[in-house]
Amino acid sequence: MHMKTTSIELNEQHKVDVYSQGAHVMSWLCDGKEQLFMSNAAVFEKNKALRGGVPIIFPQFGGFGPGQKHGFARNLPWQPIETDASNRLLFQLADSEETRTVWAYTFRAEFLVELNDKQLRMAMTISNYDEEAIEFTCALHSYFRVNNVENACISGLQDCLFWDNGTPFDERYADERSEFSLNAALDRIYFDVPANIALTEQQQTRIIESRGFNDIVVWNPWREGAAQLADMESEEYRHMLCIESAAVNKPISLAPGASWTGEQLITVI
Ligand code: TA6
Repeated sequence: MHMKTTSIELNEQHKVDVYSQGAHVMSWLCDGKEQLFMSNAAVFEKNKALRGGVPIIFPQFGGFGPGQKHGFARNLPWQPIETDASNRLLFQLADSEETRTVWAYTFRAEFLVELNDKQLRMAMTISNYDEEAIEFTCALHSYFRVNNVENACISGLQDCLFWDNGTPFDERYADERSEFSLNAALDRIYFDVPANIALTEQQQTRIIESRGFNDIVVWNPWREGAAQLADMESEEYRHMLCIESAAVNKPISLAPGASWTGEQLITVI
């Protein structure tokens, strides 16, 4: 079953496409160049998140909780909401019988996508409509398109403490490198990161700014990991790098009536 795709098109060179299942940003063209990775093997089916683009992770990041891995928001249809600006799209997801069976709270999630010449802005807002406080972890799980991951350089995480997936969660190390590239699989959460980090490859730098999120996840499964994923070709690992703005270490707590917004802004320079 195919879901609806909505687009913002400033012109032929600047465009973003959003899939209504998951309010999932699928593609972003900036200066005619695709900025996001989408696997050739991505599956466009009900209840299945796409392998690429920007999955919205809510109300649980990874296995950090009793619910399904990475939560349900990326698997459900979101409702488009009218906006008064031609460069903005807005989507909404409210609790339903389906969500309440796995997460017993009344909430509303909104996702705003704003496209400017050199920038994509994505903002997720969670509002607590319940009588009880709610707590969740979440992320904007962006898959960046790169020519060759081994040449893509990340900077801005120097001295941040990190945790490597697969090790005890209280085991933390500091990264002393001012910049680094990957040459093997990495699945790592950096904590209390600066607002801006940079991804540079060849002549292009993408500034990744997080607002409201304290953590950054860096993930690439490499060839062997990708081979385990049914919806990714094993050689595609070369062309992707996930840099995710996330709230994992300190879950977000919202009193009844309260709201929280987390944003990721990507600027091409
Ligand atoms: O954000 C990194 C991560 O949590 C990895 O551990 C890896 O499993 C990835 O997300 C993708 O998860 P998915 O459920 O989409 O296969």
